[in-house]
Amino acid sequence: MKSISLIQFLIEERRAGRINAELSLLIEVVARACKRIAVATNKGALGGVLGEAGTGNIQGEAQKKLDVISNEILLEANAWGGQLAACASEEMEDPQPIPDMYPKGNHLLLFDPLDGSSNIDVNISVGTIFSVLRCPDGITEPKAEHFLQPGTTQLAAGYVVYGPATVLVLTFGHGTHEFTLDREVGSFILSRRDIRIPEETGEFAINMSNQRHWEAPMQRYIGELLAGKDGPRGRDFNMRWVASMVADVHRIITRGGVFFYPLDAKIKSKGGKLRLMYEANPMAMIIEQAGGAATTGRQRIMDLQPTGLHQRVPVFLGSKKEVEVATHYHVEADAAV
Ligand code: AFP
Repeated sequence: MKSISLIQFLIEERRAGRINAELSLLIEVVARACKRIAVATNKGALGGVLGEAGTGNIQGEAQKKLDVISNEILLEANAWGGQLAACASEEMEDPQPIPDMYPKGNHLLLFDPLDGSSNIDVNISVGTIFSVLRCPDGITEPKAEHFLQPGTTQLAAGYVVYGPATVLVLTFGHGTHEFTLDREVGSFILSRRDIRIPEETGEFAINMSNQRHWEAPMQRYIGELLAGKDGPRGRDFNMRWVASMVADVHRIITRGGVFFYPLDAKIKSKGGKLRLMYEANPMAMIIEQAGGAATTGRQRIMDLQPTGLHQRVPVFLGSKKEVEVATHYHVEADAAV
């Protein structure tokens, strides 16, 4: 079979009228930056990239060296090409403007530069997640409020997993596609077009250590999965939890499954664990475009009107039927109150 590179794929998307030249360049630049992050990640201890950076991010979390390095690589790569009006990163409080010496474009880029950072030092897959929005008309110096657009308005979303292979998963709203990095050649090559997630699954992903803090409908739902063949679901379920959302989502994209980071008593005041703009919205678009579903347990993630750049939300995503069952339990419990 003739291999199709990411560049060829982007040209085809342009010819089909699904993206414009600026968006195509933007994705090329992000992919190139992610190749540099992959190189840094792969060097491990030899590259001096492991361990704490000694700083904290906007969320008050300790930053790893690779969090800071990845953020800088993405900012630097995206500053000068003329495809962006501004960037926003999970690692920075405010949006990053494009320096005055460079031309500005019509797009806004949001990213979580290194997701799953607790896994860096133990050599488990980590990743980058990104989302692309249109800069509102007439705005030349975008502020945080200009990024606060619902997930349904995303022009593109993607993630890169730095695992045994480096893999890019991308959507422009016309299906979800996977590209694998050919390290010798230095190109991302299309490895799966139009990925479909099976609607049903026997595999779930959740951090079970939070069980006692969950809300009643979540306790009920997971309790039924754990009861297996003898319980109301009448079948056994298997569980996986990598603690890198990119890796957990990539497994779901590959063989189906569901992923939950529900609300619990410890994180209720924050609204959830995962960030709407950097994690939940892009992953929701990727999953929906592959035939899956993504909700907060109560409503579709991509319909949420964001209220803050660093807003957190509960996340239920993956195989459609299972997301629907868990969401139904929450909606039903709310209606009964
Ligand atoms: P970071 O943003 O600090 O890298 O955290 C990763 C993450 O947001 C997501 O990738 C995981 O699914 C989740 O945290 C893991 O959370 P637990 O530590 O509670 O298992």
